[in-house]
Amino acid sequence: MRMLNRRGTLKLGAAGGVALALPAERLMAAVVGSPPAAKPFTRELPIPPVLSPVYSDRSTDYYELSVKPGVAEILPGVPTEVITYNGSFPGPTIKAKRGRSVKVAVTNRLQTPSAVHLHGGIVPQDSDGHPLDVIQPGHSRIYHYPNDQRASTLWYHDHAHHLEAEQIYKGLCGLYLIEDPKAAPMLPRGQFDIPLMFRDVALDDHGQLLWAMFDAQRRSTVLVNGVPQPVLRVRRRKYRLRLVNTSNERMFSFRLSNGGELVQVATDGGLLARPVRRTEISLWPAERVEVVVDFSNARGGSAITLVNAQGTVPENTEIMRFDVVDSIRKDMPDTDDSSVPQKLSVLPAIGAPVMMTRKVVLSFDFKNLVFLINGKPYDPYRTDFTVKRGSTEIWEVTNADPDPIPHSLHVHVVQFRVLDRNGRSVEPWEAYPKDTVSIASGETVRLLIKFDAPYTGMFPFHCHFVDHSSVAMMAQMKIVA
Ligand SMILES: [Cu+2]
Repeated sequence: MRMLNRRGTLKLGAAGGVALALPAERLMAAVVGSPPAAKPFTRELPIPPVLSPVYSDRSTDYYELSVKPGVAEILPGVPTEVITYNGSFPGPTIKAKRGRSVKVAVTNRLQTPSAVHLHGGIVPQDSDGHPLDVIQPGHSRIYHYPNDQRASTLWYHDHAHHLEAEQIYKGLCGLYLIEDPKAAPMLPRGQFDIPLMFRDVALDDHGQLLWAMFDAQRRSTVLVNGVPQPVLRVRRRKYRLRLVNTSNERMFSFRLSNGGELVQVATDGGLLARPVRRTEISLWPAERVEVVVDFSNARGGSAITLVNAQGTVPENTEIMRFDVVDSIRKDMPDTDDSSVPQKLSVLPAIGAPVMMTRKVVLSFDFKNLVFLINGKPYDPYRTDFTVKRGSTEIWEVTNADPDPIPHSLHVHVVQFRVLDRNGRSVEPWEAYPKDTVSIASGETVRLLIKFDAPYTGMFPFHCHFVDHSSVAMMAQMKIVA
């Protein structure tokens, strides 16, 4: 049972007690807010700007990002203080091409350290954004992303030690799309390929962000690409929607209000082998799912709401609306040369013999109010696992906490296969290729991981409920040659 019930909500209060361990100032800020009401479905869905390279040569596109304070218009006419990449909330989208490298010069104009992690990226250790490998205030560094991996919907976000939960919450995330003209080119493209970044916020009565750790209950307003309950005007044809959950802790179960199909074509690491027809899609923090939705049978002038079945109030239940625009000929759908092929891609095999099976246990220490992996809080100087580059391993990952404390596991620099959950094989749509897996209370999932990246060095793995990872639910592996 993934949804919170009344009993579960009460139990969660125990984990909420962690806030007691935090500085008093943070709790002072946690005044219950009643933000100015925004009328639902009146604002057009914003699309994050696509960043242009400052320079390109034969092999590489060069970009610049500035990490700095900014102002977002989350509620209409209300300036909200946030932190941003290049002043954009969420950050600008980087469109990379498979096989062509990207270098990003990042300047930190905050008063705090920042590290940039490309989530799902297969990148060298010195570009992975290790929690201690930060950019100090006033300094710059260059991250190198080879893009020698499948086309996929990745995202970049802050990863500074102990700070990532707060800094991601306040705005430090953006999309990073690896594109490949050979990857199912018949899927809807261009203006019919829409990114949807979902996250929740708590706003005070001046429309400012309220920040406190473990404050999931009060983060009751869901934003899509930075605004609550937007509208996307759609034509009567197929759309590709890239669903990305950048929330600190919120889990979604998406449905269409007309019961329509969400045809899943991709997961974290890119295209599935075959499309999967679904009517409800759960998406935990950091997971990505790409779907094709066909509006050709909808009536012009009709409206279809994207609903979160786990919502509690309209602001986190009626997430956004698709307003169907009339075709030029009312009796005919728009012309649409896109299609969803029955064979989307050939998935790379993980065929090597398994060299090692490891256990990863996720738990909360109720006495010391800290999250643990294998009984230990994160120590960025400790090597938890030593992994041979090129080897294949099975990781058995258990959420040892009582219901309803959810966890997940994100492993840097790999795309893995989820073999089974509590001994039962998972559905193809969540099997492979994945970089983040959901693990509800009491569950054990087994991951088949091939460490086939050409890089060595220290890479983290952690829960991607970032309020947990910021309070020590992180560990690290040293990949050796
Ligand atoms: Cu967790």
